[in-house]
Amino acid sequence: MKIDAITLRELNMPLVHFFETSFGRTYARRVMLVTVHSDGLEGWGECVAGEQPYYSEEYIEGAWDVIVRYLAPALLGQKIDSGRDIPSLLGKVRQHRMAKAALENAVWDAEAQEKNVPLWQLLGGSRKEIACGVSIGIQDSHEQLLQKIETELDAGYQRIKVKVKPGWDVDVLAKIRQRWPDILLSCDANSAYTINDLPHLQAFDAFQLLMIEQPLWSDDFYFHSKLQQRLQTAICLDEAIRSSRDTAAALELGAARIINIKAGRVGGFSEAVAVHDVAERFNVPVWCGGMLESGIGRSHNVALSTLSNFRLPGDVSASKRYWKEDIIEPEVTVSPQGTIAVSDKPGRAYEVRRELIKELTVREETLRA
Ligand code: OSB
Ligand code: MG
Repeated sequence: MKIDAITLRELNMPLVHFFETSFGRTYARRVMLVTVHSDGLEGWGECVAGEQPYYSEEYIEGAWDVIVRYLAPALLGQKIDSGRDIPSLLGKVRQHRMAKAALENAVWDAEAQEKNVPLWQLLGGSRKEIACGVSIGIQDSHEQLLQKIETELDAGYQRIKVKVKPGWDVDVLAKIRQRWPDILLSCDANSAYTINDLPHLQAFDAFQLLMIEQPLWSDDFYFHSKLQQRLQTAICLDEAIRSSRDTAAALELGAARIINIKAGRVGGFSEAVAVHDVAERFNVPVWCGGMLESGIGRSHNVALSTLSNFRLPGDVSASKRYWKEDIIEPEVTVSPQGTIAVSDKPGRAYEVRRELIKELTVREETLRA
């Protein structure tokens, strides 16, 4: 496959409902899409960088810039066999994993079309359906949160994850558990606590949580391992895991018992599969995280979730929870049993809605060899 051109697009997509984490509230996504043009094929990828550098240091303006100046020029005109060839071509640029992932995943997307196989199969997956959970943000009131949880449980979702931060944690979890003693429940702090909060975090043990996600600093394993020794609840790392090497280090240290995988956070599908494989060797389950993706990233998350060690319900949920209209056809839908059926169609199996993408695009740039 020769990489002939790369198109970048920014879409403005308002969320159906705002999404609030410990680092802030989002009302609309500035969705960045990458199209890799190769031998008449179009591979699509989504850059999951945030509007601000709060979840990680990456943000959409920076990702756009580094792709235009450094990453796209390293790929344009290159002849490659596979998405697997991309990390080494981009290796000179340090970090910028979400920007790299958008490009690499677009190449995998094209490769699956070229080889006429489902993307999930190309990635090494085997599951025919994936288990879905939901991530529910911080709300204006406890009542609003309980209402949302009820809606999602009624829809069939298998696991509820709520965002927590100091002041929105123990009381909230207690109310949820009181109302639903037996549901699979976890929480995600997005690094809102420090090791000085140990006694406070120990109070979370009363709620039989499936996990507490990224309680401490986004770059830390050491204090998470200290914390894990003193908690009954399993720690899951999200932000802190940027590579398979991080995964090995964190698991050897005992810093987590569960790993959240986001292809964007680790630099693309190749590294995501490597993280998956390391965790599997440690007999540590993984699940697929989400970054409020449009249909492109969402369909890629579905494909990744078919690998064998994705043993826990992920944050991959229905398009309609986020978007009035998604940019793929069909949309991602979830069954009343809380599963997404995996298609046997070649490629990503969800068509791109070009007209809608055109309508939503606020910025576009094409780079050629
Ligand atoms: O920590 O998993 C996270 C969204 C944006 C940034 C970070 C996170 C999230 C989510 C949403 O939890 C998951 C989803 O896409 O539904
Ligand atoms: Mg998280």
